[in-house]
Amino acid sequence: MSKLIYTTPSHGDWNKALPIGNGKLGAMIYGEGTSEHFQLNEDTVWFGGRRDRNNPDALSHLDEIREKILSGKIPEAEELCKYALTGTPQSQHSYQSLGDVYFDYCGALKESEHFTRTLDLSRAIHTSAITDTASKTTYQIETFSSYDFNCIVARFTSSTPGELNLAASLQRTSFYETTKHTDDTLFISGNLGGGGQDFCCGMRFVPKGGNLQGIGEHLVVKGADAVTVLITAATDFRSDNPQETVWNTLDRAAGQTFDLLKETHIKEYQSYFNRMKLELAYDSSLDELTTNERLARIDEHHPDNGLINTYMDYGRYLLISSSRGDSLPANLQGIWNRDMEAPWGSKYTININTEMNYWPAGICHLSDCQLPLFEHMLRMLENGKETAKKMYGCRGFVAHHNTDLWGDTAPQDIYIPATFWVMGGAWLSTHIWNHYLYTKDIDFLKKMYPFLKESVQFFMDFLIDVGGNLVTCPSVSPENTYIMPDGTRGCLTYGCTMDNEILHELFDHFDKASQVLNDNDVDFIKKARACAAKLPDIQIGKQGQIMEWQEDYEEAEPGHRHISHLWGLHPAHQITPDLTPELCEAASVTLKRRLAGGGGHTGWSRAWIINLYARLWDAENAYQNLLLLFSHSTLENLLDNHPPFQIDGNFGAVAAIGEMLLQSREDRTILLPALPGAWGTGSVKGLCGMGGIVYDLKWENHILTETRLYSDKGASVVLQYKETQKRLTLSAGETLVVSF
Ligand code: FUC
Repeated sequence: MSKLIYTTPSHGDWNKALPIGNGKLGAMIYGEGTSEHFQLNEDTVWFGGRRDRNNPDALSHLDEIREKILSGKIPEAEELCKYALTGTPQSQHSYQSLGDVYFDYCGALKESEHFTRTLDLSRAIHTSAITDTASKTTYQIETFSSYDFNCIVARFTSSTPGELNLAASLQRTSFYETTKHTDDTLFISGNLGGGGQDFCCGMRFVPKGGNLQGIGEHLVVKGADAVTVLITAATDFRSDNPQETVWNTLDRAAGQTFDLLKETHIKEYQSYFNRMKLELAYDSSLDELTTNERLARIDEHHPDNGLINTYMDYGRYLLISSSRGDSLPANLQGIWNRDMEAPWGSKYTININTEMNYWPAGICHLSDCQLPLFEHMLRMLENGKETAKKMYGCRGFVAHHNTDLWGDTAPQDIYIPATFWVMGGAWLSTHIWNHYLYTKDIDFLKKMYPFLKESVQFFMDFLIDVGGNLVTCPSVSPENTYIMPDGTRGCLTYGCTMDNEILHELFDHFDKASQVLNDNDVDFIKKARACAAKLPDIQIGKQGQIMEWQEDYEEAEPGHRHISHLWGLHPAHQITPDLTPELCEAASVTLKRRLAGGGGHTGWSRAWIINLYARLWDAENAYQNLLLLFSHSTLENLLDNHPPFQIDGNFGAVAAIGEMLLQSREDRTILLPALPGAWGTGSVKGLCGMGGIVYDLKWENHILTETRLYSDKGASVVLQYKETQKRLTLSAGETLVVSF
């Protein structure tokens, strides 16, 4: 069932409220029944403005830091990094809540019954309904966030004509200066703080019948049949005049009927949502339960594949709702953040979280939802060239482990386990070639190629020779600590395994892209190849595990949430069961050790573990960890719980469900590689693989019974199911039915 259903109000608990969004404009709908509350977000509402935070003393201390690291004086190196490499000032700014709208029925609805609230994922519409016990009048609210009209649209109706009374106010806890109204429209506006951006948020009532007035901070309508409420917002990030933009946007939407707004919205949204569908067979009597009842119930002994189908739909819904068209990319909370100072600033953390947000894009047939990320990377490019030059005296582009609205690339703060890490931009760069593999969009590759090349250029200048290998220094393995044989604890080091894995991938992608685009910069390409040839390989340590650092150190926290050294297993395909079985064995030891140490305790960490097991073709461990994600790290509204709410776990888990059914690599695509016992029968329509091939699969009693492939542009693929491989070629627009 493509719906989240509840019969109790959220009672002011954000973790029970339900999200809607059009990429830019979002709301959490509390579903309070006798009143209503929307908490609003607009993606460019951030505190402060653009800054140059590059530490001016970095370059003059770089050699000394490197010497200290290479001679094992780690505490001294870490102390010096705190002074010389930390961003000045420390910390990028926070994404903020836009504000809140509170609705009430002007005293009606004291005693009520039959309350329901539903988020229909197939139409992206939230509906709540409640009946007044005395009058038996039913009040209904239908709400959605329209992309075409950039408005949140809420339609309030009552079953008794002329009985609808509605009052609403727009509020913001800080950083706003004025509230103004006309007869039908209320505005709040001001500066978002730190001398940064101006914003405006507006709400208009379009009633059918009744009397409407603006009074103080409220819009009030009495005796209406229905009211359409329109809400929009703007900042000067996109608009020269936010107030004028808001007014014009409201005028444009108010000129349409509600039915037309709704129809346009459904059509636009479904152009994304209808591309894919997972249908695991399940016990349909469970559909009588509410979503929270199903979440509380699901475990090994109470399977509920129906909930997994819904969770998959929800993940796709969340990506479409937080990242589409000209929106910003999805941040740590997608677009849904209730705070003025959000957890980790609700920024873009690029040592896994932002990248994880986009893991489902390719496989779930939503590659275009990743375009906002690439636009943001271009926003980072000039900043990252500045950071490379000022901090490290290098050419090319670098970004550390966080970025913000303005594409900041300097180190975030003084937190040693995370901040002195030069690989954030490089990891993002690997998304470019992967997006190209899924879409075969050559214009996209041309547009992003300079980014890829600048990224490679940075490492050609930055890497240093240690024992014949080229390695990063300083660096950290996000965000872990090691113990040296003499008991010294450290984070900073050189040539962490994850860095090497990312760099192998980056140089390989660059090489392939340079060939596709016929780059005739022969000298650069030759030097890049020479550099790639000197990158260290993945090593196996004394416990039989994948080594996290160049030395086989003990880990201070064996259950650490980051499993960075398995980057080569997932997201990359450097470790695969068929081609590198020993490394797979070692990866499996690493995972066991992490889990035995309490790993997977954050939502995103658990989601990564599911992906890692899927890539090991270990179906049962992937499934068990998915169940643990539900029981330990999923809120009642099915959002991921770090804790607190962080959206990466939703996206990571949805990608993992896809990976259990289909794994696409440059050399082959593998069908049903990690199908657990509990998913014996089912089908999936519209999963995507490399080459832009779309797959429809059906299976019964664990046997693949139908395989259908479609390609828009034409493609070749080696298809593997169990031990059988088939080489196939599809011409543009062709559908092939394959049997195994
Ligand atoms: C990384 C993680 C944390 C959290 C933060 C936003 O630093 O280690 O768990 O997800 O990002």
